[in-house]
Amino acid sequence: MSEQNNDTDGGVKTGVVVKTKPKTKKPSLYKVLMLNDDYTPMEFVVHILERFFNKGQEDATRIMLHVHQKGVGVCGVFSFEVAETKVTLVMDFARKHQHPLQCTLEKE
Ligand code: TYC
Repeated sequence: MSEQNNDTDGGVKTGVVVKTKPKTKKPSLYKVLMLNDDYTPMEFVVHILERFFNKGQEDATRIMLHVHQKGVGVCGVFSFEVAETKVTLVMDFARKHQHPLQCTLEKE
């Protein structure tokens, strides 16, 4: 923030504000990661990606296979609150169906 002083006022600041400080900050973003395991069925992981991450069947299958082959993959990127909620919903759903699927979040 700066102020221009057009010095015609005997030292009294009557200048015009020429810049304003932006006051909003972009929220930090968090990746929701899915981890591979040997027991959770592939169809269950695809279902999770469709249900909680709004992926289409093709995209969900591609992400599931990526996790299956590489060990970890990104389900989506969200604000902290949304990412945390998704992780909780996915973990609760997996436990309810007695699958060991793990989901976590990581700052971008
Ligand atoms: N590896 C699992 C299987 O062969 C499938 C799987 C994929 C599990 C992705 C978890 O996040 C996962 N049934």
